[in-house]
Amino acid sequence: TDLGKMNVVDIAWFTQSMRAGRPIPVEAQHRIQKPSVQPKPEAGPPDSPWLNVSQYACQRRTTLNNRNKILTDALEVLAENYEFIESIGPCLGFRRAASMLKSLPAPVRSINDIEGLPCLGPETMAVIQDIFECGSSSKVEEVLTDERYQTLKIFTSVFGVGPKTAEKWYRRGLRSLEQIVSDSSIHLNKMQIAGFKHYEDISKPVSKAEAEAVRRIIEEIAGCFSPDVTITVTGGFRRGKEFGHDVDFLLTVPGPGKEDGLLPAVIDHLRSQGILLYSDFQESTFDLTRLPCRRFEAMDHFQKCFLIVKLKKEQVVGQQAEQRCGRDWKAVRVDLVAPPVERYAFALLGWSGSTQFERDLRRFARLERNMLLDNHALFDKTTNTFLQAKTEEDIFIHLGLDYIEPWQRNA
Ligand code: DCT
Ligand code: MG
Repeated sequence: TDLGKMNVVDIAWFTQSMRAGRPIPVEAQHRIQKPSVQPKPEAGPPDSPWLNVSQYACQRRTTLNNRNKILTDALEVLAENYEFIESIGPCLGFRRAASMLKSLPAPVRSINDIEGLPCLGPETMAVIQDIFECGSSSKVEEVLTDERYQTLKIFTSVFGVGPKTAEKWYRRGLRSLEQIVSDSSIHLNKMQIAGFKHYEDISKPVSKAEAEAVRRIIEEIAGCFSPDVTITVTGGFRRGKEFGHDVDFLLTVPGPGKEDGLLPAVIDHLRSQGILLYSDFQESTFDLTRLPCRRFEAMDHFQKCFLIVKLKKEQVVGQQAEQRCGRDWKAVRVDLVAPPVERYAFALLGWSGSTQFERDLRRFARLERNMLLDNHALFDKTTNTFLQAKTEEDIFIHLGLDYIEPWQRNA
C-alpha cells in the first residue's frame, strides 16, 4: 500500500536520463500507423491517430508496455512534487495525464498527435512541448535538482514516513537519513523505527520469485488456520509486474465470519517461526450500516496487517548463488487483508490497483452512473440499493463497463 511510500527512484539515474532527454527514436516514429481512413473533422483532430481515448482509466486498457515512458516519467516527477506540497489538484492533473499517455498503443511523435486527447491541460501540454523541442523539460529539470524535492523523496522512501513528516524534518533543516537517525530529539514511531532498521532491504524492489516464496509461506501458515482459506496475490504482482515495493495478498475463508481471527493467527505463526520482523495489525471495523464510504483515500475497514517478514534466500526459486552472499535472508514488506467472503469481489478489485485505475473507477461510478464504489460495496444512489457481486466481472457489468483484465489496469 501507499503507507510505506517505498517506490524508491534513484534520483541520480532519473536526473541523468532526463538530462539526456533521450529523443524519440526514429524507428519508433515510423511504427506509428496513421488510420487508413481519415477521420471526419468533427470526430477529432484530423492528425490524431488515437480517437475515442476515454478520460477514465477504467475505460482504457493499460498494459505494462508503456510506449511513452519519457513523457510519463517527466509528468510523474511534477505530480510527485505537487504531492509533496499537498497540492492535490495539480498533482492529480499530472497523474491523470501520465496515466492517459500510458494507455496509448504507440509513442507520441509530436504535439499534433495528442491534440484533442483527454486529460491534457495547458501545463501538461507545455511540458510535453518542451520535451519535443528541447529534449527535456526545464520545469522537470528544476524539480529534479531542487533540494527540497530530493530530500522529501529520500525521506518518504522510508516505510512509515509520509509527506507531512518528511516536510517537518526538512523544515528543521535535516537533509539526510543519517541526520534523522542521529538526531536524538526526533521521535520515531514504531513503523518508522522498523522502516529505518530494514531500510536497505525494503528499499530494494521485491521480485516475482520473492513474492511467490512469500505466498508459499503465507499459504502454509494460513492453511493451519483453515484448510478452506484462499490466498490471492493482489497489487502490482496481480497486474503482471516483475517487481514491486511490497507483496499484497487477500485472504478469505468461505462462510460468514469465518475469517475472524485469521490474521492474528498468521502473525503468531510467523512470530513463532522467527520470521516476523514487524507487524501492524488492524482489527476489522467493517460495518455494512456505515456504507458507502465517500472518500477515496480512506483505507478500507477490513481486518488487515502491514508486515515485514524475513525471507530466507534459499526459499526463493532461481536465486543465484552469488546473490546469496552475506546474509542468507532479506526483509520484505507484506500486506495481508482478510475481508468477509461476501465482500471479496470488491476487496479484490480495490486492492488490485493501480491506484490511478481505482481512482477513475470510483470517479466514473460517481459521475457517469450516480453510484458509489469502494473496497466494500457498490451503491446505486438512483435506486438507493447495494448491488451484489461475486466476481470482479459482476462489478464491471453493474457499472456498464467492458471488463478490463488485471494486466490491463496498469494505469
Ligand atoms: N490502493 C488503494 N488505495 C490506496 C492505496 C492502495 O486502492 N490509498 C490499492 C491500489 C493498489 C493496491 O491497493 C496495493 O497498493 P500498493 O502496494 O501501494 O500498490 P502496487 O500497485 O502494488 O505497487 P507496488 O508494485 O509498488 O507494490
Ligand atoms: Mg504492492
